[in-house]
Amino acid sequence: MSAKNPKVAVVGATGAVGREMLEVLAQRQFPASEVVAFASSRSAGGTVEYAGGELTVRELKEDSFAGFDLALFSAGGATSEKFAPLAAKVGCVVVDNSSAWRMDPKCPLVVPEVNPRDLEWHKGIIANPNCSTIQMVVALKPLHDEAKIKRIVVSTYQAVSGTGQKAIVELETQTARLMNGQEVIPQVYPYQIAFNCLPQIDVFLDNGYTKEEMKMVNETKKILGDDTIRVTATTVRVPVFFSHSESVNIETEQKLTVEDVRRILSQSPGIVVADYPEKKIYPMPIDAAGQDDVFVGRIREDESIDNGINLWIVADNIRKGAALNAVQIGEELIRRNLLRVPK
Ligand code: NAP
Ligand code: 3JN
Repeated sequence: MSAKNPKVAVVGATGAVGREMLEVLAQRQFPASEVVAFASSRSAGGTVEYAGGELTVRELKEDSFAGFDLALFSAGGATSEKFAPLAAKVGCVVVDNSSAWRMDPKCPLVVPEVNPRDLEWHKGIIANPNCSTIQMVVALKPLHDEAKIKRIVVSTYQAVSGTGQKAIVELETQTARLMNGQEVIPQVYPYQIAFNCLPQIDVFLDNGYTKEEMKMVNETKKILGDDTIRVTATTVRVPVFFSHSESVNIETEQKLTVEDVRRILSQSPGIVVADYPEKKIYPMPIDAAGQDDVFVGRIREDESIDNGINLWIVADNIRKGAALNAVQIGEELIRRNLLRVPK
């Protein structure tokens, strides 16, 4: 092992995000000296696919991280809270997919296309933002740099894969049953998700917003490094398997035309502009699924205000929204020679 060829732990390797992490590591030929899969005792001893072969899953334990350089976590907040500090303590840098560390002022919250320099002040734990936040800030950062965004109004259309493997099965099962005239009993969501939309993602908070909505508000400000941006969000679960879609309205200090936005975004990393209304070309979740880029279309001036733009932003929530972003952070740490826990 070395900082250039790290020994990598994938924690939560049997889950929807963990499996995708293994796929992304292999596809991008991440320069790992070794990759080890961890999960709970429930799946220890089983196998997961990696690079055309299989890895035997190990049970995550308190002393699991000795000798590792990098750990990619996607096993939920409770696991991250307990195990990420243990990893960092023995010199293993953590990239954590849960919300456990995102708003901790000691932990950078990073999207490599947006704020890679925040990696410079990491102390061992780096947080990966929420999937809905990631795709939005990738698209908005270049516009913020050009024209300073004052306000963001976002509504999301989120795929069930954001809830994990069990929700994918729930949508499949409910769809098949309803098509056969059978009753459905919701198990993962409070209501039927097939042929329906649920304006609730995660729990409701005292202010009437859901936790997912407030994640978008708070994480966006931290990543863009600007507390003055006003953000409001409505997050909705829709019966789509993969890729989140977002209708985003921004108000900027300087005027941006539609042509400006198309030009700026098409020159920005990680973004594909798919905006040819005359040909009925716009981003859709079925096209974004399995892709790495953030797709932007339906770019229009908001004619109800002076400096407003409407955008439609779509990305694969499990890839750019979680696994890919985490692996890109790992790559960026290696590139910047930051894959070590500072003393
Ligand atoms: P999932 O399909 O349910 O997978 C959960 C994974 O965590 C499984 O590998 C599970 O292992 C493992 N796990 C659970 N408890 C554990 C424990 N005590 N010790 C070790 N491993 C444990 O969920 P998912 O969709 O992959 O999501 C996992 C987490 O990633 C979420 O809870 C969330 O924090 C984060 N996430 C983030 C985003 C984002 O927006 N960036 C999106 C989706 C998910 P077993 O097989 O042993 O149960
Ligand atoms: O619902 C979605 O589309 C994204 C879900 C993300 C998620 C699910 C369970 C727990 C998170 C997250 O990453 O914010 C968490 C968490 O709080 O860690």
